[in-house]
Amino acid sequence: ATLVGQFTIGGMTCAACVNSVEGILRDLPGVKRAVVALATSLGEVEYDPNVISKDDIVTAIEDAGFESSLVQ
Ligand code: 9UX
Repeated sequence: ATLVGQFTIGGMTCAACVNSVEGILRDLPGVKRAVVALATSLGEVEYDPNVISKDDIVTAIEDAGFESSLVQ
């Protein structure tokens, strides 16, 4: 099964930040797809909830030095 979560991502100021966050997300076990938008400070992540939780995803973003919260 897969779910799609939307996350706010704060602190991104350039396109390299976007690439960095997308790379971090895509490397997480259980993440199948990740798209991050600089203009809206939002990320959409498709993930397997049996492998990774929404909170794990928020924590991974924050560990990379950005702010994050769950949208839905
Ligand atoms: Mo751009 Mo982001 O020079 O952490 S990579 S600000």
